[in-house]
Amino acid sequence: MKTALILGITGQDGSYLAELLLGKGYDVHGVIRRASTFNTVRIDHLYRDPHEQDVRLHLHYGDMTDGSRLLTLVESIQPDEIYNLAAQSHVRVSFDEPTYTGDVTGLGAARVLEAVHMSGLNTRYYQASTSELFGSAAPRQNEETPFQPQSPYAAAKLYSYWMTRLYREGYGLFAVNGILFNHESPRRGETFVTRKITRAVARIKAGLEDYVYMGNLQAKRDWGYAPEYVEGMWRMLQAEEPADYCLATGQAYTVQDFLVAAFEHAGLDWEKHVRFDERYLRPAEVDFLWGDPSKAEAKLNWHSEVTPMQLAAMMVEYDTKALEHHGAHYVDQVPLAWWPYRVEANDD
Ligand code: NAP
Ligand code: G4F
Repeated sequence: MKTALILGITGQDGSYLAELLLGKGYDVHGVIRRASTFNTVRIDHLYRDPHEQDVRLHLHYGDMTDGSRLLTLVESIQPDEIYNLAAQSHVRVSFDEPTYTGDVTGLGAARVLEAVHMSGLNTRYYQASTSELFGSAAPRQNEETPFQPQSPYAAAKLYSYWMTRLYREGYGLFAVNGILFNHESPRRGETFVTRKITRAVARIKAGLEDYVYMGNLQAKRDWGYAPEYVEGMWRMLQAEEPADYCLATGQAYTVQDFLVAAFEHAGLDWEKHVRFDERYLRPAEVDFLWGDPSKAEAKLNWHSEVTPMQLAAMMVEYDTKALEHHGAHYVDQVPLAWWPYRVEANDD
């Protein structure tokens, strides 16, 4: 049985990755932040009382700003694999909190890499790098495209990208960067644009709200489905040699395209309900991200299945059902059809 440590297990990707690894028989350790309210809603369905037998999900308090705690965790858990998904991950917020973002999203990765290096373990390390690194570089972007970051978030991720390469090339660590284009799901944070739209559609349809206020509708993104992308992360750490890979659908749409699809799926006229608010504009925008996943397809046999337009429909369906449950949160149980790799994974 392998042991994995997930930093950022309470996030969108962390929760799907925990499901995937538990399904593959891993012992999974996750780091959560101490908060005055519960912040484990995305993984509560995986949690079992530690007094039960054969519990394979273990949660530990920790923070990416606390290097000594990270070293203690690495040395005591001795993981075969570490997935560093922890970050202040919101681009707009990074303009308000640039140094905090640099600390958590940039230096945080260096703290984990140094902990692995100091421990002397043969732990494999996955760094959640991002298509935001490409910034204003012309599409389509792939592993060879030069980075032109356009936000404090992207600058922090640029640092963690290079630290990952440095520990690979300098110290021989099995450390990889997954350069992932936007990926979404019913578990996406509520202030990212796709989820903001699909929640608004559900609430407008239910008569709870009349309008949603949006920023730049002309930005283009390559939106994929998060469960498929966590499978790609795992594949990167199973490869014979460490290398960096882009994961993307290869299809790009404007924010407006996604918005129209979501409203139409609910039978609503978007023009009656969408208003502009400049507060959602960014000091610098990333206009066009459109990924080329050829390397991951060829070397990892990874392929995306769910298209951006299918995602819009799926997320509207979920948010509509969530409201029907009187607004109470419930975690989506991913339909098997959306888990193209699951059967194969259980056969491993
Ligand atoms: P997310 O939902 O925002 O989750 C971020 C995770 O990091 C949460 O578990 C959060 O904990 C944790 N975290 C934040 N600050 C922390 C700190 N100081 N110490 C410890 N943990 C901390 O992000 P996601 O969408 O799952 O993305 C996962 C990773 O991939 C992130 O690094 C993101 O930047 C990167 N990425 C995402 C995308 C995408 O489209 N989703 C694309 C490319 C790269 P709380 O729950 O307590 O806040
Ligand atoms: O959904 P977004 O906030 O995601 P963004 O900025 O692309 O970043 C996400 O993807 C990155 C990968 O490329 C990740 F690294 C990062 O952690 C995060 O997950 O915004 C998408 C686009 C932007 O161009 C934004 O200006 O939507 C535009 N937008 C228009 N109106 C809006 C809004 N974005 C948000 N969040 N809210 C709006 O009202």
